[in-house]
Amino acid sequence: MYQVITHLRAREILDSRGTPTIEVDVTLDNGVIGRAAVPSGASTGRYEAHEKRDGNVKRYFGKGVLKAIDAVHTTLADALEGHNVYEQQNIDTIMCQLDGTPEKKSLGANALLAVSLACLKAAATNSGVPLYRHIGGNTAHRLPVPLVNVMNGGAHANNALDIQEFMLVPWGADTFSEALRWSAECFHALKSLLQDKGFSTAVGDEGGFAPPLKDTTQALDMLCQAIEKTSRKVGTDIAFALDVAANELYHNKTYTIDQQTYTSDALIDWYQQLRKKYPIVSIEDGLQEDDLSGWQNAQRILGSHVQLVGDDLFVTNPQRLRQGIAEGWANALLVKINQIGTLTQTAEAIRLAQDAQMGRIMSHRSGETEDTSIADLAVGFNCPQIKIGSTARSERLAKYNQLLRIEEQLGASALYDGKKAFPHTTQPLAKPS
Ligand code: 2PG
Ligand code: MG
Repeated sequence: MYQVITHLRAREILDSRGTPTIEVDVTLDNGVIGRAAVPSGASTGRYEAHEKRDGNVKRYFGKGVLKAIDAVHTTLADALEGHNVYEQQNIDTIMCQLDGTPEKKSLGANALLAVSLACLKAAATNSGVPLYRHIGGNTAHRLPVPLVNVMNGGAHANNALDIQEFMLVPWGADTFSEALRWSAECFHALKSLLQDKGFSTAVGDEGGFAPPLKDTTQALDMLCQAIEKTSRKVGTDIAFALDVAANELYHNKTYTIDQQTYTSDALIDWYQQLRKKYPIVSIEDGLQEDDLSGWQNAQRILGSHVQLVGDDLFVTNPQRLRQGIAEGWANALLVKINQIGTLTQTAEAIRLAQDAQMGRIMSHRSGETEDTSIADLAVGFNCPQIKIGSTARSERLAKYNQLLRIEEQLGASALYDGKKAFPHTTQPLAKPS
């Protein structure tokens, strides 16, 4: 396949927090355009690729992206205009070489990702196929199980909850659309429960509620009640996933959760107790990104019962993931395209994880845009799970709705794996004791 890139055009747009981000249009010589926008995190990992911001406090408090835009219009445009859009790997390699740093510090991972993804989308449009098919070919037919973030704490909310994300896992559903319906019904049930108790139903960055609850147990109890209110079975139909985002809770080699201080061993034991009480099937960033012996212990003690997901730990970086696989840090990879900055490196990380029989969860960022690509990437790259926030806020719904369209397109060949999407999780208790 051959079609030439004639023009790169970048612009500054706003993300779901009203913070600037970069959008790029890649135009081909036949007029076809691919457009991509880049998300942004709040609880970022130390090893993430560099997000280039202007630092000019007179504009958007220093968060403008005009320098990244300039990099697209000069260095990247010079190198890529005239290039075949179908050579994705080559395009990404050229961009990484031009940047010349492992963290993509000179041009910015936000600039690189916008171009990388816009090229991929332009190629798909040019071929007249949906993005997921362009990536995964005719065999791409698996709809991911959504991890639906309905309650927010940590860096994503202004309440006392320390755990960043409390997610519903509708793994007992037969189809993706049923899973989404169950989740949306629970979200509404949770809203009325919170209202009954006089709590705020304002939502946090990812659309989950951020009520003034006192601790983890109270939050999980409310989720159980919400599920029961919809007549679904806690555990069997809908289980729980947590994103602890432990980087944010780690100070002086100890973790503080719910006013208690834990060593990593004690924290692992706390997770064990919590898992016995509630049907928790996945724990993301349960330990801090450099607490590698903690991760290894967790993997040894919990790894055959529960999915242990590395987000800030792996930062979608193939090199870090290779080390993690060799040293047994975790059993699942969270995939965030802007943590690494190119589609080629993202694909490599997913492939490594798949070869190592690890779970793979495609993920949004807390700062998102209306770009729906990650829905297609999850299906195209065969990620059995996806996390895209709650069933509120249009920047999240845009991705869920895209998955509904993909499910419709796939028709009878659409596969929703449910519990099989969690090979590292043993069946949890049906009901909390
Ligand atoms: C996370 C993400 C997305 P952020 O920690 O997993 O939910 O948050 O984008 O703020 O890093
Ligand atoms: Mg995370």
